[in-house]
Amino acid sequence: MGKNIVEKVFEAHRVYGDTKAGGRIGLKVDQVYTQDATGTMAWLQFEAIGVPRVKVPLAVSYVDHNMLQSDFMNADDHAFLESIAAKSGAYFSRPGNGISHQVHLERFSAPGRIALGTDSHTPTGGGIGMIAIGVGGLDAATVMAGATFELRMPEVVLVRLSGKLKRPWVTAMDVILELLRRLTVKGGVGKIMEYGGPGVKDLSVTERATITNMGAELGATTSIFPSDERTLHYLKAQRREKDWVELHADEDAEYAEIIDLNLSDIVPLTAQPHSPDNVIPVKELAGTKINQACIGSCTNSSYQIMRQVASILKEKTIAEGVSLLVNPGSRQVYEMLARDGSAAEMIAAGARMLESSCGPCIGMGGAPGTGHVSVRSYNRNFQGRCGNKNASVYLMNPLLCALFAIKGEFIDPETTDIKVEEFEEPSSYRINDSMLIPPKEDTSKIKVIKGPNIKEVPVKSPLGDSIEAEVALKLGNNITTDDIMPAGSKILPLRSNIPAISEYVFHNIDDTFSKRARQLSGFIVIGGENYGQGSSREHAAIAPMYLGLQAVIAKSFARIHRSNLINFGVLPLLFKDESDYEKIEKGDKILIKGVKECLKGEKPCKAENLTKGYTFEVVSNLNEREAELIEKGGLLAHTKESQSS
Ligand code: MIC
Ligand code: SF4
Repeated sequence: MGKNIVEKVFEAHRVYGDTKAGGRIGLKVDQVYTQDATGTMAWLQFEAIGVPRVKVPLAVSYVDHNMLQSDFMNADDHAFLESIAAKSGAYFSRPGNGISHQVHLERFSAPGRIALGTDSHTPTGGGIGMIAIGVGGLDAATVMAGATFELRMPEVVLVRLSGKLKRPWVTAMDVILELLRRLTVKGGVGKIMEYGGPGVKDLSVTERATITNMGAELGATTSIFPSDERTLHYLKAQRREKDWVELHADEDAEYAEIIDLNLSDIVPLTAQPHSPDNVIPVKELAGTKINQACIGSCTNSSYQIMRQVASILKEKTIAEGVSLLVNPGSRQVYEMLARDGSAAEMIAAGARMLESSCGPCIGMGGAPGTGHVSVRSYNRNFQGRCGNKNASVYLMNPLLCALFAIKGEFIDPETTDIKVEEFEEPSSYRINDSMLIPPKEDTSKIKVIKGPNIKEVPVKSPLGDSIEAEVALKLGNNITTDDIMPAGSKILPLRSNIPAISEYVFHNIDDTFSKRARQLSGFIVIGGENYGQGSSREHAAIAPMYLGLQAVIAKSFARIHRSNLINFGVLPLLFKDESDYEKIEKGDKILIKGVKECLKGEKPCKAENLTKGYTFEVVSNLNEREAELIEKGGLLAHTKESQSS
């Protein structure tokens, strides 16, 4: 029987298990990378494990999120990350070098390899034919310390592309928005999206990377494209052709599902507030005024697309009342745009050029005003993520953002006579790795620097045999990790200090939550479907755990958040009968006896609603390894224990 691309890569990296969907598979990882907002925890955890030097072939510590330095905290974190990378044998990508995913794509990603990153958009590397998976910091830390990476084998779905994009106003962004429209933010949960079909060759590596980047919004474990002539072209242009291998699915490869997508049918789309799957054709909103446009991020920052943006803005001025912010994803692209004059065109049109970092995408500056409409070429528009709950964020391709910035409102792009230039894919990029500090051989004199805001990672006490706790919050479907642990310029600098950041748990949903939680002796949270979707931030597990979270009972969980809960000793439980979700209310006291029994996979265990006087069943679906982690109080406690024995 033929093999698909995922099976080929997994089999070449398999340590144990097999590629049968649902089973456990252990994989040898080639590359691990971290970013600063999740990286301080990851590196503190790596340090706590006690292995002196990373054991993976390549580790990179990026700084891209926490870039506003309004006090000492972010700068202290950068210094910590620089020093611990030097001490531990990792590359350090200095602030200003760009957003992890884009820089990694340019300088390190390679077809056929496996990478982990402490960020949900790590699958950007799938554009080059790499299996790139987003994980929590602790998973990354243990793998850097030599552990095998374990995954519940996802189903592999083929997205079969045919036709060609109707350029210029339809871009790769519209491909993924179309998939989000069809499949929703939970359509990819438990799945890997493998792209194939004759339409693949119409897409460059950077366009493919836009699609795999936003596969995270489908909830997919990762997404991957074949490695072909276009991949070779890109790698040659990055002077890395030695990293190229060809990678295709066999003709008779099998898939759990096949989705057909004709690129020629795709129209310019937008995701309306407040979810990336709330997608409609952009022309339906013609006439809607805008206040802000943001172009860039890790999703849409290729050199080609940025040049096209510049060609739209050329000799124009953005409309009155509109602010245009541009954050190119990497220094490579930024430098090339500066040298060829594109950046000058943007500035002349009125763009506010930001540094090469996440910026407004995560509310690190650039928050829109009250009631404002912001159009962004980014990947997430969860309510409040931009830094203002009372603003409306629409996601769309960068060319439309530039067009609407000039017009001051949404228009049907078919009706404009503004021209977009088409550019050939560059045959050589400007290579300047001077801001990537390579690993050091002699680390004996390097001192790890820790500012006063960097605190130890808390560890949970091992699990008892019963849980009696109050339901502190009952939530609906698709709760994001931004809902659980908000970001933004005020809260993000506290990522290295769990006691301080825990003040803000569920803050945008209930600003009294942290205070209430502290007064309870342990609590439970009730969730609907796809609980914990979105970002990989393990703070959404650690901080609630620190406040006393014992278990989350939900209809289903997003993959990374479920792993993060387990890694920090919190039980992710499922309602055996989903209708029990309706009966339970905030304030109810729940008793789960014989919890350890409940750790055994699909075996349900009884929970009692002491307040309402009825019983219901919950199930953990934990595998043996996960059950062991919960019992020990989490992965850190477990790893330390297995090292000392
Ligand atoms: C995001 O896009 O939500 C983030 C901010 O990059 C997160 C990581 C974080 O919260 O630090 C992600 O995607 O995992
Ligand atoms: Fe940064 Fe936004 Fe990309 Fe997350 S999605 S890595 S915040 S640019």
